[in-house]
Amino acid sequence: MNQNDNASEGTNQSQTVLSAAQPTGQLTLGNYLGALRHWVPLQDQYANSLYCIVDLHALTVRQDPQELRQRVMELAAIYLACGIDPQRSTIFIQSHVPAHSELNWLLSTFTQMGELERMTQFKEKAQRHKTNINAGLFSYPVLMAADILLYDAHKVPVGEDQKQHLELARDIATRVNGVYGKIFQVPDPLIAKEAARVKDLQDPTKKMSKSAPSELAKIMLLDEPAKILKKFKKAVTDSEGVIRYDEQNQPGVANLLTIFRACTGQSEEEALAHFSHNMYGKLKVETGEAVIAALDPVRTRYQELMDEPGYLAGVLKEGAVQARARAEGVMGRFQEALGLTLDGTRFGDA
Ligand code: AQP
Repeated sequence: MNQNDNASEGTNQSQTVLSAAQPTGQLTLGNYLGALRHWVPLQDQYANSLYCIVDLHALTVRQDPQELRQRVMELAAIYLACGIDPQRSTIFIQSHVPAHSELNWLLSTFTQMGELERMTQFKEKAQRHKTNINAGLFSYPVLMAADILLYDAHKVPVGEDQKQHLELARDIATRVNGVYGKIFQVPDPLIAKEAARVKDLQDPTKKMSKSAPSELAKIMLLDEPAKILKKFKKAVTDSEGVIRYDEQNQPGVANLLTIFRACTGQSEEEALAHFSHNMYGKLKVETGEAVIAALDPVRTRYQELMDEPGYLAGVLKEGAVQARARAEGVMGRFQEALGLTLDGTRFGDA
């Protein structure tokens, strides 16, 4: 992972790492390679890690309540199956910590419309969800800033698509600190050097997204091996007939090479040497096989965890208690600075 040049003070051993995913559907290989698999080693490298299931973000698209509940539990099981350890990390549901919503409002008063209008993800999603371009979709990055700033997070491991949102979170934090002194920790993104933007298998100029309408476009973490292989065999490439890493002119082949390398650990030179004099068929099949091998333990562990709903609920309940307690510090500081407290307290607070 890339450490941002602007590294915050303190050593890893005193720092907090935080990240999240939306329960908007099963996670994709992109979510896994770009984000989740990096969360696991960070648990050993940082003093505190928090992994959130951001159900409030999911509401920018209309959700069926029963399905949303189910997806939250599935995502919790995915986190654990990928290796997030509830003994070392706080795993919690965003809406179960009401301070996220309160901080979202407070931060929105420190965010300019023009800043939100520049967000490329909003522009892309507004194109996709033409019938429901709600204010929540527009102000999504403010809620994301609240998710991060609420816990004094130093590092935020994300895929490249979230970089612009992270920069906004940094700008908002810096702006507030400029007015009131140090209220927020200014967070640094941690963006993987490899596979930070896994591409759509049918249109490799776009990122792989869980909400892409075509099933062939995305590999889901829980896809059966035969399905994974089929999707890779049907992946869009080009008519050049040469395996080389040229993202501009051969985006499909470059994407397959990236996925192959991320799942096997091979360097670019090794992978190119491995496939030299081969046709695309071998690249597709071997990439599919490498993905199957990488995802196999996740799928097995996931099935075991889904048979233990009581355990999963217990993890999320404990996570919410811990997250609420942690959030109090930052909220208290900010409320006091803004003049929302009377004699250092708020009526009704315990
Ligand atoms: N294609 C990708 N390559 C690398 N990383 C990716 N991430 C997402 N897609 C890719 C990273 O996964 C983490 C969790 O993402 P999210 O659930 O918060 O939502 P998202 O970024 O909006 O991902 P999707 O799959 O595109 O969701 P939908 O379709 O619901 O909008 C983030 O760290 C993200 O960077």
